[in-house]
Amino acid sequence: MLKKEWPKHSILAIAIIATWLKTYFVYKTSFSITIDNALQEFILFINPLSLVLFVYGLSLFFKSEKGKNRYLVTVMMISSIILYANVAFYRFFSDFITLPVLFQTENFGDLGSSASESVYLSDVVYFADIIILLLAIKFIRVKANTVKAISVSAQRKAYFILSAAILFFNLGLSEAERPQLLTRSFDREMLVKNIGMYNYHLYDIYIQSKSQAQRALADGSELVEVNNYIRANQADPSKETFGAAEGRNLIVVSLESMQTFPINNKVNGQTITPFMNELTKDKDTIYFPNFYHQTGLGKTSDSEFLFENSLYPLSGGAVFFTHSGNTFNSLSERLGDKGYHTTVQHPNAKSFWNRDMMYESLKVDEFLDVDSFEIGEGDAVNWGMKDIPFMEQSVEHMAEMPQPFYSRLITLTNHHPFFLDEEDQFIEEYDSVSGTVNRYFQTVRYMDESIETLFDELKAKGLYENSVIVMYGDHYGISENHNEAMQQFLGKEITPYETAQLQRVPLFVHIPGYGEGHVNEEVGGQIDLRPTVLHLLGIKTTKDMQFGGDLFSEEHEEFVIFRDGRFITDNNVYAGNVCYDRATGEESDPAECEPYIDQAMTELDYSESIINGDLLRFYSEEEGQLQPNNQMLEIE
Ligand code: GP9
Ligand code: MN
Repeated sequence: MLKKEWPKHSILAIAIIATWLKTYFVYKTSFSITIDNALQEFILFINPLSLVLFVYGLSLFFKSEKGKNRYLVTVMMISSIILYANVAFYRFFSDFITLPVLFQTENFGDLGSSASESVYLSDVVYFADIIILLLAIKFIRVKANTVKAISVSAQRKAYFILSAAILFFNLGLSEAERPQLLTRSFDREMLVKNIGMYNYHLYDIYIQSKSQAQRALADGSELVEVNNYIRANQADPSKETFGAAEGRNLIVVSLESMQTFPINNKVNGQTITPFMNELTKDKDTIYFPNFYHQTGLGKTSDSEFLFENSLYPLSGGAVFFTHSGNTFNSLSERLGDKGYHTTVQHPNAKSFWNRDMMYESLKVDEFLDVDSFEIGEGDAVNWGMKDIPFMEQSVEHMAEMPQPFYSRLITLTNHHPFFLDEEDQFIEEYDSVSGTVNRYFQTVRYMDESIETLFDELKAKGLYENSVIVMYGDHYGISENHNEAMQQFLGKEITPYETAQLQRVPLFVHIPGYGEGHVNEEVGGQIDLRPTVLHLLGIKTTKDMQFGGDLFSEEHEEFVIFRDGRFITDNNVYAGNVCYDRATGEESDPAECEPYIDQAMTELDYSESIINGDLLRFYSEEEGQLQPNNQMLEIE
């Protein structure tokens, strides 16, 4: 026993410091968390502190020393187990634990066995703080309580104010480093990096229980009304295009941040998209210049969600994160049922946007993530692998796939902040107040080259003739923060009308040998992609719960609803609560937009209720029936 008496709260202080430093040590040694700058390192360092201070600090409410110590050992044990479980999980899955994986064991059948294989004897170091605490309890004698009850409570108050202050300091730094971290919640690594492992789990529990509660309260009868709406607005496929690409491989390219305005346009007198410009006039391509993205906070992942499901993404948060355990009737699942091998290729960490989890629910057979690509010297820039080598390697992957296959390629180079190596800059920068806009043209040009590479490689590998290639912009690249530069480039004022029109992204449907290519002026959006593509492949969608319509159908309704309630019709653009004439941008009679305002809200609400209630689990699209009571839904 040590003779000396230690200050009263020594054991608590030791416990806090031990867990804090251990957690940081584990971050650095057991996970590969990318750190780009000193601020990120600092955030990582302090992020375990706020919750540890709070939870361990609750021991201050225990009267006896014994009770205090027991409590500390227990909570330290729990935090160590949480941290260690993540370490073991990470060894196998290179990802952090999220609640749904604990419940989706059927998707991760080998979870139990693989997790136990990732456990080693030397792992006791992950419990080092407990050993330190136990030693401290055994050998340290703390001073008896001498302060008055009243100042004890004042001290406690000060302590918890301090822990709250640290939490807000941490959140403030994270927000500066990653705007909208919590609302967009794009990546588990990002969350752990910023708010810390322990806070991340609390946040995860909050998100998951919120959606579980809504799910538990839902029942299939809610679908009756939604179904009536969908059937009343459904468009039958056009006879000419239905099955025009039947039996072919489907290659889909998500064009990162690609907007329509650079197409058939010039910067500094130089063509920005020579290859795509050719496609707009190509005999085998149908090009849609009046096509809009409909994404929300989930950006790329929202566009994927729209494409696969023809449902709207959520108004708050990324549906890829919040509802990855839902039942969907995705395009992948449908094609899988028709004998397609379904894949997504994207050279980024698989947990980004929670893709690894969501793709299980979307029934994607194979996700070729960053580990499936060889990223050699000079092959990466900005967010990761450059699009040109990506295209080359993704075609090599396709050459290995059983046919027919569906492969969706998600590009990356044309992403904010639009950095490029000098050798990849094929045109000059633009000259405006915005570096972002200036560089954007160069990365768009690079993307254009990468698409040409894709076409060349497909031809070289003999995959071209028997495929259909669908390419669309995922969302805007230039936000409203750059209006001044955009005003200069476009030579006109950026009104709410122009902002809405700038949400146009290109859509190309390229069918080798088709011969009837044209520019199709139809107003449409990403919600329409699923039916359009399935119909081209000769697959009916008559009983599907989808909000979009076949863009080739004579019955397709020109009505594109943005996630925030703005909308576009044949005649109007409704933005900033003003009804504009679509052709001229002049204000028009509000009565022209009036009927659509409610319809837009209704449609968004219906879609949201499907997602929040996980309603598709009650629906069989083969039968057009509600499960399990087989109540027929009215199908026209
Ligand atoms: C990340 C890529 C980009 O994998 O899809 O995501 P974004 O920031 O565009 O949503
Ligand atoms: Mn994107």
